[in-house]
Amino acid sequence: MTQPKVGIIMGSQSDWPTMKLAAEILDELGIAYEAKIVSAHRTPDRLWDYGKSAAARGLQVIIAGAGGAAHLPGMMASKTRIPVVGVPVQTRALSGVDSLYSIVQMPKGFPVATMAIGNAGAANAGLMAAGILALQDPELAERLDAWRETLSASIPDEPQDD
Ligand code: RP5
Repeated sequence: MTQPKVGIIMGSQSDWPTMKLAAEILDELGIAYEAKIVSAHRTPDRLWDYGKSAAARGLQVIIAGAGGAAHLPGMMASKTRIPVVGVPVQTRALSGVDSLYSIVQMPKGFPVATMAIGNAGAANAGLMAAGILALQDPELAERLDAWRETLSASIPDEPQDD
């Protein structure tokens, strides 16, 4: 089995419909990853063990998504030096602004690279992880450049009527 380079973690099964958009980007770019449910509040020991072992297991980027009182990305950043990319999951009660504020306002010393709320943020987290890995992987860099060119080429010059 290929050693995962990216860990996708999320606070709940209910985050997966959002977080799988990060996984889909990694699939498209041929990046090995794992996906796990790790809750800051419901499974704190799992969070602790994951952060403690992440570097030794060869992970190079962690994408962490959570909603509401979204402490998972920040707590993971406090437990490992591996870059953590945070995804604020959209919530029903407060539309994900709660998640965003919970993730983005980290104290000096423990950064989380915070993405946009919801689906765009999850997909961009996959692309951010790819960009970090591509710095040391020329073949991945080529695939990422091609992915970006394809996206640009798909944007029409002019708007169309429906
Ligand atoms: C957070 O609480 C999770 O990340 C999720 O976004 C939110 C709601 O979780 P569930 O009640 O749906 O399991 O910890």
